[in-house]
Amino acid sequence: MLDAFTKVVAQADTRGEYVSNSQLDALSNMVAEGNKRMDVVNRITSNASKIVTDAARSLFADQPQLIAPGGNAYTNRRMAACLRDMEIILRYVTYAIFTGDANVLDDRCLNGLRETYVALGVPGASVSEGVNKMKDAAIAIADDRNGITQGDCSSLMSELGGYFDRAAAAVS
Ligand code: PEB
Repeated sequence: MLDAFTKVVAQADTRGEYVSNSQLDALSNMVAEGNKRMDVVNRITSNASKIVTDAARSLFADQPQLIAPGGNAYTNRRMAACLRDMEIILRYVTYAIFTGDANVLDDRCLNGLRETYVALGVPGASVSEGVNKMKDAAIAIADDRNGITQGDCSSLMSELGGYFDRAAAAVS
């Protein structure tokens, strides 16, 4: 599992070089801005069940065939599996924004997920739509200006959005 720091070390090591100044600058900026990152993790984590259930409700409202008899999320067992999958994906996105690197999300969650869904008959495009809905909700919560020190969070929010996009693209 790589984070932003070990990724830089791994890359430098394969070239047999020291960590470069530009890499140091980027990591130094990440440390300086670290509290924002922790706040994002904290806000998403403490609102996780709302993010998941709201996204699922909205997905099933848009695509009612999923929960109609014969639909992939029909029966409580499959509904539970669906909510659980969305929660797993959200959890790995929080790990990625925490470590500042997509490696943990890729290796432990997304790798092989499309193939798993194809084998199970789970509609990947619908999962992808659910992930997009979680993205919008998570960004709204993470970027909420109320009750927090004001600052520029634009690059952090686009990094966060990128992890959701990565998950959505991996299954669609
Ligand atoms: C991935 N999902 C399912 C299974 C697995 C995963 C491995 C099969 C085993 C099981 O049922 O538990 N597991 C999941 C994941 C990781 C992992 C992400 C990452 C580490 O280990 N069905 C829908 C919706 C969608 C959905 C579109 C948004 O109609 C999901 C939710 N996933 C869904 C469903 C099943 C499933 C399994 C319904 C059960 C399918 C079935 O048994 O027929």
